[in-house]
Amino acid sequence: MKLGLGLYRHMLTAENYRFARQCGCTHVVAHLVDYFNQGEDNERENQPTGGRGGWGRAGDPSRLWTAEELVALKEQVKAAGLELAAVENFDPAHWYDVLLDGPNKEAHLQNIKNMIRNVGRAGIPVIGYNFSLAGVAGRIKGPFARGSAISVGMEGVDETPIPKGMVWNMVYDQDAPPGTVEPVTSEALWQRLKDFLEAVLPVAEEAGVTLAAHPDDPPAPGLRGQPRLVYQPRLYQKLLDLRPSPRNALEFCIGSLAEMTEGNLYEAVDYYSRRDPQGKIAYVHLRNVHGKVPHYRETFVDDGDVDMVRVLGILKKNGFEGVVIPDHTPQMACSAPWHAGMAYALGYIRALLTTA
Ligand SMILES: [Mn+2]
Repeated sequence: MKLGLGLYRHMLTAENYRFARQCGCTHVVAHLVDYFNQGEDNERENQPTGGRGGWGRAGDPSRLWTAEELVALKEQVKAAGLELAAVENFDPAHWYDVLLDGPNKEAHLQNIKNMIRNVGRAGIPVIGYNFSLAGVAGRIKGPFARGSAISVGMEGVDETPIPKGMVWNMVYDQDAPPGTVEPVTSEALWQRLKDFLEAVLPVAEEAGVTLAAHPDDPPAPGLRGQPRLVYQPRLYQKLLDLRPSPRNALEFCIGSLAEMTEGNLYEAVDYYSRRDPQGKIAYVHLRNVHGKVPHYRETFVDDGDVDMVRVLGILKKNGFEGVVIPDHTPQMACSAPWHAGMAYALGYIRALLTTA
């Protein structure tokens, strides 16, 4: 297994690459979406929460990721002695009508295809994505973790409808008319995911890029009046079965899986990481948590319900050789709350990787 660090867009700097190396990382996962862009409730505190107005504004709909900028990013990471393992998440500005089944769906599928080709040209092997209407929303923030460290959690399901012009917890159209996004059925949302996979997987196969699906975070059956897709471990299999392909794989989020109300986390880790017939994990998000949906708190990696020694032991037994990155961590009480939290998590994970 390889150790990596996920960096938000504004953190893709030489200094943070050195930080990753200093923590023992060999890989980086880069976020190209700026979740914090003009968000009212998000002062680049390195863990977007936002209120019902979402994280921030989506990017420029006409500015797709170019092969040149992706190559430049890969080269910067390489120059720092690291490998770029994946790009994580599409910008809602580029594919909102794929999620919403709106009038620009064909053009937005073309956007995704073009960016997959560009990622492939740059030699980046994986794109992580999350097919969700509400996105990572409905969470609360507070001094929930050990030593009153600021963390996030869930206290009941937020069913406030999503305003028009917003999807995936970001605003893509500030001038949208008043009103809310019409509720859809679970079947209709699964069909949208199927349409997406059928359209883009052939391109991913040709480009040599694996599409890695993050489960719903938080994994509630519904949120903000809309259904969610992967909110139990078994629903990952449903996603894989929609269109089987070596390029249809998982961004395997241990924290989100631990928050799910059905199944057994360790059995899920074993099932999806088994080489034959699965081997479906593109990379792993490692995070710990107390509780389950709809009442849970994110914790330090060594302090929740999940036995991390056991999780990493199963991955090792099954020959998983991909990248493991810490997911979110609680903010530590110092002048660099995010970095201290990550350094703590990385040191802990690195010790387990060398011994588990
Ligand atoms: Mn995650």
